[in-house]
Amino acid sequence: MKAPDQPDVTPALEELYRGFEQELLVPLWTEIGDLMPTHPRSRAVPHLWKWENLIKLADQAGHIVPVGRGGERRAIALANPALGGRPFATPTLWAAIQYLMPGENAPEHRHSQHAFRFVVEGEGVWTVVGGDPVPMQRGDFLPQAGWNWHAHHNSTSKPMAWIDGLDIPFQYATEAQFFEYGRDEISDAERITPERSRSERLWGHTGLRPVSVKSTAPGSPLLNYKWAFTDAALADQLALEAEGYAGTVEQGHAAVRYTDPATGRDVLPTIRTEVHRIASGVETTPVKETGSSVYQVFDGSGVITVGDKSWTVSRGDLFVVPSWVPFSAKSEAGSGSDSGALDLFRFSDSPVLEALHLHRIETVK
Ligand code: 1HN
Repeated sequence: MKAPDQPDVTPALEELYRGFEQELLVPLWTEIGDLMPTHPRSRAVPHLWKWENLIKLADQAGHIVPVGRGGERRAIALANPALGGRPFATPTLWAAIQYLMPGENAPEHRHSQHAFRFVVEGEGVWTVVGGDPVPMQRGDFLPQAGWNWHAHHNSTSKPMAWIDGLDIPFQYATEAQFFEYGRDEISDAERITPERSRSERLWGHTGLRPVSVKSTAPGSPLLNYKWAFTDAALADQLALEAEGYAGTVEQGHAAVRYTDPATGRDVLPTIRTEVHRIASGVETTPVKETGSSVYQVFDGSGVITVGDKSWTVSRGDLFVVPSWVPFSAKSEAGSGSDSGALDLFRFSDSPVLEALHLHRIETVK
């Protein structure tokens, strides 16, 4: 768009602009609308990925592409259609389906990128973090703060899938990434699947921190947040609401945030993770927020509206909410055996925006 007080195009003006180009200079007056919009205009677009399509392709990959040193993980990333084909779900967040065949090992490594796993179906894989084997089951949330050694192993006779969230695009943009290979094989002692990891035995007791243990590394020392606790917390919020007490976000909308038991803060320095339960028939108030989110439907079905897009969603489906685009969810009892509630797992870059005082949130009237 041409600014109002611009000079006519003359040979002198053209020469000036050629001079800018040759010296690699760009005047602000031609760019200001794009550089300083009146509110965020995300490059990313709202988009939905259906779980049934992802799992089918992941299984195909499981039969054709081995997992091992070099490629490291059979992780298949969501590529936002407006981000140039890069494996970026949003400008800051990576989201992928990871698939491990029976008996397979994903080799040990570590990276500066902060990560987590969330399990929407299946069980039997465990992830070894710093020598601590952590079993994974449906509904479990496993944070994996940057620079911790980790490997995965599937000890069962069935393939298993989960989602990985990482701050890869954020660290890519800030050029702060480090990566290192670990051992090719984990030890026999790490191949046993305990019912609970050492981290859960130390840190997994509500409101109780071990006196002798310091937690100085960034990110949560608790390596698995089991679904039973999440589910009970959400059920209690809705039950309390029904009894006339406060605790929900809004009528029929319960939510919990995963926090670091040592600090009460977000589990990862760059990624916020939450589970929202929307009671049957309830529609949430549309909200717009700076920063971006990725959601996965954990259970139930409903209709999601993000900006001018609207989708019917069910278990496992993933979608993105770009910065400052209004989001709302409506729970609709599906044909399955679910309770009618819609459970949504959400991750976002909110800790980064909050730390930099860039976080804004508004309800949309
Ligand atoms: C990674 O290490 C995992 O450990 C998952 O499961 C996804 C994407 C890019 C780079 C490293 C994992 C990843 C990753």
